[in-house]
Amino acid sequence: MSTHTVKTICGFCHANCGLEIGVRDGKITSVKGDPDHPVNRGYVCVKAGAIKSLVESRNRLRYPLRKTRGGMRRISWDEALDWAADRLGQIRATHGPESLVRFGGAPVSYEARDGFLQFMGVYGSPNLTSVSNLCHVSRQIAFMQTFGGRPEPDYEHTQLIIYWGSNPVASTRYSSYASYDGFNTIIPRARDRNVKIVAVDPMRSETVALADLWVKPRIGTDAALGLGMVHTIIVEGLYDRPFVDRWVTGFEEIRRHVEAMTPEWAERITGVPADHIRELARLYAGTEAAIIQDGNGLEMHTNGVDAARVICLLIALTGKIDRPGGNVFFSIVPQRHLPTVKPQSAWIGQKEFPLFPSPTFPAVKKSLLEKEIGRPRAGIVHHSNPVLAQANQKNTAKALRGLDFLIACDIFPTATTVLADLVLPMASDLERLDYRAYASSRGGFLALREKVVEPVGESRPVFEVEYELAKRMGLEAEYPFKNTEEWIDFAIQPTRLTLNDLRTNPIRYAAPPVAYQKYLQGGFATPSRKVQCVSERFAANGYGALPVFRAPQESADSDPEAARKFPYLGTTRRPAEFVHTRFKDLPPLESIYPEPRVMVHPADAWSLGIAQDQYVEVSSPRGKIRVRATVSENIGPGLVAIDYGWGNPTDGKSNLNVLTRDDCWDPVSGGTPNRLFRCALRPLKEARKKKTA
Ligand SMILES: Nc1nc2c(c(=O)[nH]1)N[C@H]1C(S)=C(S)[C@@H](COP(=O)(O)OP(=O)(O)OC[C@H]3O[C@@H](n4cnc5c(=O)[nH]c(N)nc54)[C@H](O)[C@@H]3O)O[C@H]1N2
Ligand SMILES: Nc1nc2c(c(=O)[nH]1)N[C@H]1C(S)=C(S)[C@@H](COP(=O)(O)OP(=O)(O)OC[C@H]3O[C@@H](n4cnc5c(=O)[nH]c(N)nc54)[C@H](O)[C@@H]3O)O[C@H]1N2
Ligand code: SF4
Ligand SMILES: [Mo]
Repeated sequence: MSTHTVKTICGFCHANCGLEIGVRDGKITSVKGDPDHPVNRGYVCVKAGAIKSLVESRNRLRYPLRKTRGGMRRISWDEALDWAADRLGQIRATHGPESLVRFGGAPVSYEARDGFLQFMGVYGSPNLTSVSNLCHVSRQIAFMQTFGGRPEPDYEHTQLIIYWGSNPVASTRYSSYASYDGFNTIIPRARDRNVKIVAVDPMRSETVALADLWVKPRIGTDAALGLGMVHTIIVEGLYDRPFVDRWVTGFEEIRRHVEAMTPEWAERITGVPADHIRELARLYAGTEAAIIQDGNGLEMHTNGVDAARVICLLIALTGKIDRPGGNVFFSIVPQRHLPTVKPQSAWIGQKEFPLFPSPTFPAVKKSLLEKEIGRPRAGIVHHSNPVLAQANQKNTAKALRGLDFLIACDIFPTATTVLADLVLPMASDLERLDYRAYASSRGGFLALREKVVEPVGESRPVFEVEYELAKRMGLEAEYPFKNTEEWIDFAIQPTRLTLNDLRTNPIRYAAPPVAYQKYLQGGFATPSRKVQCVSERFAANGYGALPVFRAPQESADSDPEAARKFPYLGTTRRPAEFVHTRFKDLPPLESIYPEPRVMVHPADAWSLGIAQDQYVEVSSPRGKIRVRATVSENIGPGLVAIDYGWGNPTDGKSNLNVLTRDDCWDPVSGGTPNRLFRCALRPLKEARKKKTA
């Protein structure tokens, strides 16, 4: 039998590395990094080792499943689609099209991003919710408001990198793919050029371990740290005066706003010595080419949007925007957006969260839990696991149970699919086509995710499924594509490339190399054409025109009783071996990292009587979980970090989001404080001293 190699891209995480997959008799025989792919140049991470077992896992969903009194029953695709069309048709007729919600996940692939979008369009619902209240959207709102775009770090020309709440060494999230010689060599290449690396992080992360300088604020206090730096930059005259005079609105207002926010004020809040805050401000302002790479560590806090706005202030006042070696707007590969509906009516939560670009999850959840008039009645979960991903698992499950009809599309059984009326088995990344657009300083390019093997069982690609569903409901006339092939041609049409072009050459440049200071022609893409740190839009919607520090809900003085009962601050951690809630049971990864852990400082472990590797019960007012202890100085006293992502039926372990709170959130984004909650720890007797991770 002949072996052949297929070039494709990985779908485990957003890096979307190029792969070369060996195939024999329809089975994967080898997985290697593609040396020609600009993002990874042959590198692959530990997760790629699980690709074969992802396709072949016994736990995969293989057939449509329908919930019955006696449990889940296998049904045919015809029955599944007829039933779904019937139920969704009835619900639309009775409650209106807005009563359908799509629950989306992290857009690790474009199929994940776009699946069921078009269906929502023809059905007539604007209610596309997702996990974006916890992910990048808080930062995106801040950058879009301030600069009118989302800049990327210009790694190749910088002299200083500040990783702020980001841990790319483990997350591989160096930026939105702004690399052309392998993202994994960004730090080594920077070192060769004597670039200084700073990490702002309350924990000793994998990235902190490589940094020259570690700035260690108390968790959730970044806005204060940054405002203390802004104060220094203004008082010491370190800002870029010509840039500010010409391009930044409201400088005098900014100056007055931060007048009292001295480094000493910031020290009291953050615990970072005032002199260190001044030095960091001087270092950043004084380095001609310097990047701040913001990360997800700013999010899942109740002050996340304002913390990101403060970072925008730092970039703006020092003029390090769209300049070589700063935060730069790369050219973007043009794509055609799906013609979803222009909503006639407001989406859920639009009034309470007017600056959020879609229905934020807490608003959808509240609507369901409080049985609001006009609440959602039907849901389609695609490529997401909201029951594990959103705060307070018990309440999230209760909210989803409040739907009249829930469809879950996944490749494995999950804590969410078990609640569904109908489970649809999907083809996994290597069992279908997909594509991806990347940004880089050498130009934006497209890459094809070629199908490598046939879908397992009766699993199918999403675009075929949604078209079939629309057809059964008589909604197919407005569909611009019937299947994945047509979807790709439709979406990349502005590049004048086609799927066939990508098939002849799977990596195609389709946007020019970076050009700097584009604002010199026509300004920034904001209403004033200038950098808008002072925001009329925020002010008009009841938020501050300038960002402020608001203490986390969990600060001891706000609720002394809770602080006594739950004396530790809990936060969240994502092991490099996994992405979110996925694939914990795949043998190659499970053998390396078999279960979730809580990281505890040695002094706390000693006072609590917790030994290395011992099982611990962690509790919060919402519930309790069981995890194994890692005693480590990588975390400070009083704070414990619990691994996120377990809790599916296929792993049978604890979900950290049992503990997190869903009764408070960032006022702009609805981001719940999954990174900061009160908890208590108790060692469990059965101390099995098995050596694991
Ligand atoms: N406590 C805590 N909570 C968090 C986080 C945290 O760090 N800590 N992180 C937050 C962040 S940043 C994010 S982005 C979210 C992530 O939240 P989600 O995106 O909801 O989480 P995933 O685990 O990525 O869920 C993806 C689901 O898609 C399925 N899947 C995989 N491949 C395919 C496919 O090809 N087709 C289909 N249809 N399904 C597929 C997986 O089996 C899985 O069930 O979690 C958030 N929640
Ligand atoms: N292996 C793996 N890779 C992933 C993912 C995964 O689940 N696993 N998820 C993907 C997704 S969807 C995302 S959004 C990205 C995120 O990738 P990044 O943006 O790199 O964010 P994180 O990896 O969550 O790292 C956040 C860092 O912020 C720190 N932090 C926590 N709270 C605070 C705070 O209050 N202030 C500051 N300054 N720092 C704080 C944490 O200690 C941590 O080191 O990763 C992506 N890549
Ligand atoms: S999981 Fe690993 S190999 Fe796959 S895209 Fe992410 S970094 Fe690349
Ligand atoms: Mo995310």
